[in-house]
Amino acid sequence: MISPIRASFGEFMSKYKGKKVLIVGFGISGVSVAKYMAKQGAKIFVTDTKQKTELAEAVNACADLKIEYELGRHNNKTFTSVDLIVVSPGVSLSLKPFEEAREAKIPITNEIELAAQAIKEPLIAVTGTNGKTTTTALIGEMFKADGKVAYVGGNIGKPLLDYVTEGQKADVVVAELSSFQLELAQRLIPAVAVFTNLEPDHLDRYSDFESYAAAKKRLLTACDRNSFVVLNHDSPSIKNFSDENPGRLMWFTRNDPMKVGGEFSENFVGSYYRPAQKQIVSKVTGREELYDLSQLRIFGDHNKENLMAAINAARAMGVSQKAIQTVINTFKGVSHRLEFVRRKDGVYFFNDSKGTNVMSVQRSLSAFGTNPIILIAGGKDKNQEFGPLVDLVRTKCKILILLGEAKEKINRSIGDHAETYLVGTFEEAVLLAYQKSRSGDIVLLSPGCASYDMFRNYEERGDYFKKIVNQL
Ligand code: UMA
Repeated sequence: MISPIRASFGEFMSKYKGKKVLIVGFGISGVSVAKYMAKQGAKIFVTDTKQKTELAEAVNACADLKIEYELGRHNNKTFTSVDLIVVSPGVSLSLKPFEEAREAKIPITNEIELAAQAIKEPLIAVTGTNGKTTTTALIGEMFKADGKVAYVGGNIGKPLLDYVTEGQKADVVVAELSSFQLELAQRLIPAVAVFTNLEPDHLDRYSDFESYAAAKKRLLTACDRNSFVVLNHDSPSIKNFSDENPGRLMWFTRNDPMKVGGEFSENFVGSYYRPAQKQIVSKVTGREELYDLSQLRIFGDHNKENLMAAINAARAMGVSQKAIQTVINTFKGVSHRLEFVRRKDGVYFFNDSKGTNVMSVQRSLSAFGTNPIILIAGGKDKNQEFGPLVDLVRTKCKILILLGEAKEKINRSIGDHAETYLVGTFEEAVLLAYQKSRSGDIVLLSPGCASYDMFRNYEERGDYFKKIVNQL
């Protein structure tokens, strides 16, 4: 335990004491930074394009801290009159004020970097386009089932820096990291880096797929030779990461690696899926281990991938085989990810609000068998192409209900391949889906878009969906 004398000494020694720190964006990440910097004795400034009334929750959470606010705008001058800038993940680094800050040589960092510098425990970092949240949660559960304390945070919705500020003590920190959070990664060295897959996303923020991939790749560059690097052999862009792998490589694949041949088969380290036996075969420890999936509650092939990635990470870090099998048998999935809501009049309702890109909708549609699907999609477009959904919509969807800013664009791409309705409100979408459904149908909310045109975030969207469905 840290004594008060030691703590005040620590504060005195803090490199941020008395420094002017500007926090850009005052969402949950910004609040976490403010609390951390207050403990460090920094002078805190916050700028956010929202007005104070819209930021009430954040402002109230920091009511007892001394903060100078600049709200409703970002003033260029503010960015050049501080010692350090800490930027929130949702704020693009291409904003003009950052340009001026860079010219003025003001250091720019983010919450994840601050946390990475302070965290002493092994860090398991999970990134990729889809499957991050489930994989992160699975790894955390595996440690817990093994009697260890795991802090699970990052993009999953719990700031990593809170772990430091709150003085928590875990055996391991498991972090879901988005491309936004990795853009400024410099001193983060993961014990394990997991890459689930890589497909186009966030093209409203990045100029092209390569820039998005480059941000993700910063996690690979951050690894050292002791880091375990877990790669998806079935994801072409991720597979290529192995050429530059600086650490100890581990694969996961849905195909039998022995059929690939060559060095890959001979030296296979990692896990693969045997569908006929409902098994995952894992060769992480030098010997073959079998995991039985007959009681697995999360469905879809993509979840086998998430599971294999988690097994590799957990086993590399010494989690017991027994604990992993317990999690396989009991894990119910994460909220807003193909989450079963209820069965009403024989119709199954699923909340997949976290399905915020096209590939994620593809995975979700593929996870279902032959039951006709009524798909509710749309929201804020991220400059994506919806064309890749055509085949699945044609073969699996009975009805498409489209909403939000992107509804016309989606309709132009896939509207001809199922009976399609464009609606004005979210309630209308859910009620129409119910009205059009028959026993045996699946009503699936899998928007393929961000939620910000109608909701604060995907959680609020998913919770609202569940509320309406539960009231039917
Ligand atoms: N803002 C500005 N100027 C701008 C843009 C935004 O001031 O130019 C302000 C907004 O007005 C708002 C604040 O920034 O008040 C929001 O900050 P934020 O968008 O960084 O959101 P946080 O609440 O801090 O949450 C962030 C992550 N959000 C994003 O990456 C968009 C959360 O991931 C994450 O859980 C949280 O930090 C803790 O780490 C969410 C997300 O949508 C779930 N992530 C994306 C995804 O999964 O696809 C990457």
